Amino acid sequence: ATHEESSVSRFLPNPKSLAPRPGVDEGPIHLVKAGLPQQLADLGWDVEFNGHHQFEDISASITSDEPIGLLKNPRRVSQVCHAVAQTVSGHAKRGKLPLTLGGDHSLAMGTISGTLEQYPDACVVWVDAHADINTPETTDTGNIHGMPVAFLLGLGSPVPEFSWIKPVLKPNRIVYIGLRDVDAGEKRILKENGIKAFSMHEVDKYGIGQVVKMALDHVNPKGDLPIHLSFDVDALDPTVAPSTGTPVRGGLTFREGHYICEAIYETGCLVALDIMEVNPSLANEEAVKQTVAVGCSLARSALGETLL
Ligand code: B3U
Ligand code: MN
Ligand code: MN
Repeated sequence: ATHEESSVSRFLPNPKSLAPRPGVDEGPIHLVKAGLPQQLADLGWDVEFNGHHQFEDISASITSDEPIGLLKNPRRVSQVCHAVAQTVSGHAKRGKLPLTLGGDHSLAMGTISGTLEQYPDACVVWVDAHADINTPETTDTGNIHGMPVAFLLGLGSPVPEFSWIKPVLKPNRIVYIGLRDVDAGEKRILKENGIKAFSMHEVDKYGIGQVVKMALDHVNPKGDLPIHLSFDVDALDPTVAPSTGTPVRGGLTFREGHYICEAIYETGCLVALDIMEVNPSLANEEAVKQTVAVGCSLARSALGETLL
């Protein structure tokens, strides 16, 4: 579909206990209140807003959620992500481009599962300070937001609670940009599976233009595959996006982050977008404002806002 014909569906999860720190659930609604729906409408999108999902029904149905091994809140995370997957795939089936505002990055288990259901040959560009590829065996923290990529690839021993996730993502169909805080076990997993990753070292060495080109050449060599962009705002430097759960210094500049979004829009292959980990509870008001504004402008760049 052309840009004007397409529609944006907005899906706003509120996975209250997905993150060990409170507040990330409030992130999405801040982007809406800041005017993102209208901003996207101004770009020519037919915006359909699905509301601020609170998942009260799921929360209410889970009376106890003891850890499974080290995994924290496993039932709640799994069920919320499953609901997200069904919503995203439903929108994708109707030819909509689902934009998911998060929220904990574990939600990408849902968004990417939803995308792959409609577009089995889709590739993933994962922009993040972290690889989020720990398995239940390698995790130190038990935080499921450090594991979504492993679940999507089917790595690690199966956890029955997550058996709804079809491990259909192939290691050569995901590429990382922005990494700088990767656990030893994760480095091993990346190597063993031949997963391409461009850390901040490569961004410094080659420049963002070349890195995005190499990343897309790897994951989408003929330029004909659908692209799911999963953007964790902690990929940006904390001076640019301070209000996030696990900031790591030495990140992408404002322009580097936006360049990635613009370049992916230019491919014409974008079918789904996540803007994740905006967490307004973690910083002062000015820092929240700044981070929310950056989240909105990343979304606009990925959805066709041009500088000229
Ligand atoms: N790799 C660590 C840290 C982490 C990953 N993602 C975030 N933090 N946001 C972990 O917990 O697995
Ligand atoms: Mn992440
Ligand atoms: Mn991260």
